[in-house]
Amino acid sequence: MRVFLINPRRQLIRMDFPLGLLYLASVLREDGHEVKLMDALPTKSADDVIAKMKKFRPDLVGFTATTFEIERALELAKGIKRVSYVPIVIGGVHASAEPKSVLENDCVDYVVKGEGERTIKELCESLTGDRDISTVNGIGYHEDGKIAFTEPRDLIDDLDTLPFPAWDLVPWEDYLVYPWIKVCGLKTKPTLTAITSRGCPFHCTFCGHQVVWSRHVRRRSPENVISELKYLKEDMDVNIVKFEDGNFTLDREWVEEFCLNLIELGWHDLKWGCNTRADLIDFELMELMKTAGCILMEFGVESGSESVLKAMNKEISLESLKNAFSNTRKLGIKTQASFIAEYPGETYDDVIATKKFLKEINPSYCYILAATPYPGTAFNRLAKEKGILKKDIPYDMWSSIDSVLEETEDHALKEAQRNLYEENFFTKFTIPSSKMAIATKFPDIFFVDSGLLNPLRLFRNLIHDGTFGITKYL
Ligand code: B12
Ligand code: SF4
Repeated sequence: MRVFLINPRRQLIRMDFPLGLLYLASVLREDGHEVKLMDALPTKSADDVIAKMKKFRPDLVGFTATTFEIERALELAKGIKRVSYVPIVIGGVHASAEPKSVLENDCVDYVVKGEGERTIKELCESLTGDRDISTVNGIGYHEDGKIAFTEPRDLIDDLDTLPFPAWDLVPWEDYLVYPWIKVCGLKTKPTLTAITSRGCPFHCTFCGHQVVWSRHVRRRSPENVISELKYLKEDMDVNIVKFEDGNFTLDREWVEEFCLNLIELGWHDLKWGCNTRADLIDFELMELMKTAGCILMEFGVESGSESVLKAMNKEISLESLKNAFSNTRKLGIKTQASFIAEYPGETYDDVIATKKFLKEINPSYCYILAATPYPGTAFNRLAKEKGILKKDIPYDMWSSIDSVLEETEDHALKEAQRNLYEENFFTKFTIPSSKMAIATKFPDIFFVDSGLLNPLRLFRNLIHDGTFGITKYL
């Protein structure tokens, strides 16, 4: 079969590769299918997508989409259906959380819930007539004018059985867009992402991690991850990789083994970053990670107020966060702190505490996002129960830049929240809230690698890392 995979991108300039589609492409190719991937930048119209699709003549079109991207995916799918009968499937975090509402659109033939590798293979078997659709677990489809769902799909237990993402399919020209860097004739290597585990056992109310991956943690072997790194380094010419696992250091023994193996290999030109929780790492582990090439750690700080953290069910103390940041500083590891502002119940004092805490931990970079109750999360259920969701906000606006929650009437609180964004926007390149006029007028700019907005910061990074790549996380 010929499968056309589309990434309905909403940002013009950003290096967020569609890792999910790249995994799907790999498993499909293993089964002998031909795959093409299109990065549908916001500048590409439905006609552009159709033109590309027609050239390829696919037997199946697949879209990925987060909540913020779903409207664009549907708009493109509608365009395709106007000129073709090709079956369309949508997967990814939004379709996994709201499969029914996605399927209610006539342009969508199938939705895939959760991990897609096994499901898309079986869906292809069904489309070629080798399998009955009702035996393909993990999908939703139309049957006799009704929406039907099959049994849930079992999780993939042995992640080592998955092939590496099909990086060779990435349309690089759409990603490495640092126009003025190119103009200056400078070269930069890409920062690619990788995943070493799936699943997170924690219950943070706002997080959509478990929507696709569940709470059951599965982990690739250190050898398997290292051979992917070797492929990225040697075949893709990459020198920085960001591990996007929910908690990279959840299993200490695993991290130790991974780091010791890397150290033994002595790849001094390969650096990496990861996300983790402050309570899952100590000085010794950090030191080992640094020796193994770790240059960036991202921590979900969320708030500087214990009571807000409690409301978010984050189960973390400010003390452990402080320790983690102080340890990284001692070791010279860069840090990124992510914060969530305007969580329901946040008070003026909480915002002031967050402001103070941010100064105290002094991360290298930080971003503050508006609390957004994404579908499938506990926060979503809470927001609906409390009736605090603004009415008729299209999913297009669910970017965590604009707030989708009813605004507080408390002016002092509003002002404090605004100050928190603004102060840190100018010093740390925080993604600002809707209150900053510029953000609402030019939303794309705020998904631009913010390093672009500050050549000096970018220059400093170039000196520090020898690459522009990592700046995608600024
Ligand atoms: C890395 C990451 C980023 C990176 C890069 C994003 C990228 N596209 O690579 C950056 C920092 C840029 C980013 C930005 C944002 N992110 Co983000 N991000 C992630 C993270 C941590 C990992 C994504 C990833 O690489 N997954 C690995 C791949 C393999 O998984 P996958 O894409 O889900 O694909 C699998 C299945 O979903 C399925 N599948 C996917 N597509 C398809 C298509 C078909 C046809 C089929 C059959 C199956 C299928 O099969 C795949 C393989 O099993 C996730 C959390 C998570 N654990 O998923 C959040 C997450 C996706 N991000 C989230 C959000 C909210 C955002 C932002 C809006 C705000 C923010 N937090 O900064 C922006 C805008 C993103 C956007 N494009 O819309 C939310 C999305 C919630 C939602 N319902 O939309 C998540 C779930 C985190 C959370 N807090 O809940 N993000
Ligand atoms: S925020 Fe992090 S720790 Fe909390 S559930 Fe999500 S991935 Fe797990």
